[in-house]
Amino acid sequence: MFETLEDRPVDGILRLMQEYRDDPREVKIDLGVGVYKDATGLTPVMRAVKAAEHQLWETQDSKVYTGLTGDPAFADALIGLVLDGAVPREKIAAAATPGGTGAVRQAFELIRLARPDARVFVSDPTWPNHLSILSYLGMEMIPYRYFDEESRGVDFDGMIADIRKAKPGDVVLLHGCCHNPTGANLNMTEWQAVLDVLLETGAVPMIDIAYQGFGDGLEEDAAATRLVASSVPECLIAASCSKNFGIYRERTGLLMAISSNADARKRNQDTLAFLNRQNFSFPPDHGARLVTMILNDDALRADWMAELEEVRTSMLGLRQQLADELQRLSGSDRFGFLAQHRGMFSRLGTTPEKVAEMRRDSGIYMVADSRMNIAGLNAQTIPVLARAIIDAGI
Ligand code: PLP
Ligand code: TYF
Repeated sequence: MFETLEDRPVDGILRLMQEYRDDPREVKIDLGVGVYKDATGLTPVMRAVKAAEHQLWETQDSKVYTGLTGDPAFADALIGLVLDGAVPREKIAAAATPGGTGAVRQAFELIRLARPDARVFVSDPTWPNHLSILSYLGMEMIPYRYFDEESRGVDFDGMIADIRKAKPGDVVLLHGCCHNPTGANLNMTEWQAVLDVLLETGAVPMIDIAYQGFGDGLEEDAAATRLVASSVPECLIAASCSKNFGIYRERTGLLMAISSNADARKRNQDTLAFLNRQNFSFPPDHGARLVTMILNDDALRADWMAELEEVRTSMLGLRQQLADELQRLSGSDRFGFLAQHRGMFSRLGTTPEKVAEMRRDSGIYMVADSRMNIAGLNAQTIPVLARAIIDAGI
């Protein structure tokens, strides 16, 4: 029967990972998949995660099922981290999911169940998995302008004009911080204007927050999510712990549904449980439990925050060094945007041909849309990348 299956395009980011591994050259630079790497190229297990795992190994006496929406203590802890009391807890339905991707998937399914004809407004560009999952679910998506190719910042006027076209029953998908793939973000004044449009149109915001703590700091990175979630009647938030806890493979995420009243919250909570049951029953627990232990223990939390802050500032340092080196080589400020961008990624803003040229000539692997993982750089490779960018005539 399976001969009827069609060929499926592989995810370009994951294909790039394999191509990098297969490249026999000694000097090569991996700026592909979005995982944090330290100066030696390793993605370490964070200290607080190790400590919590150790404690868990010693104290956990059962691995019996949790609940369909996971352990409520995890929901409480992550809601605290993301929203910090900005929204009353009794208005929030929540379900643990396999990673942030699982939260995104369940959010789309919740929207489709509620409104089969909902249109989802997505930034152009956005994380390719948003588009792929929406398309798989047969949901309509409407791109809104986001990246200004000239300044490499946000095309704010274009964005506002486009999301104004949303109607009640539509959803506007926003990146809470550290936009993937561009690295270009709204400031708080601009977020306020986006919120005004959401209130005017009656469209429901859905916020994907996968990099809290990677941009301007844990609180700063959540500020926009808190502003929006506390000001609209309904809002979906898909949060991932993959990056900020470094627990990628543990598949740890949470979907939050801010509901307009207690009845709606109950329906949302029951529907989230229903959706989890249809798709996988119980969500993974190991990563969620570690996150809960870390967030609820003063010492573990402080150590996690300190290490996350090192990760964040090291990426900021790399950004600045790259921007400085490019300024030196080009004699111009046209790469200053690299220091303004936030999070793991920056979109260089060049053609797939030039991306291929840098890969062929200098062993530099970035995604074809010219997205670079800044954490893939170090003091030795920054000059190599800067030289390649100038030699490619970018
Ligand atoms: N959303 C965005 C924008 C992402 O970049 C990612 C990937 O890191 C995710 C969600 C979810 O990742 P994960 O499923 O690994 O938690
Ligand atoms: O954009 C990235 O690189 C990360 C990791 O199917 C990722 O978000 C990439 C592809 C994918 C899932 C996660």
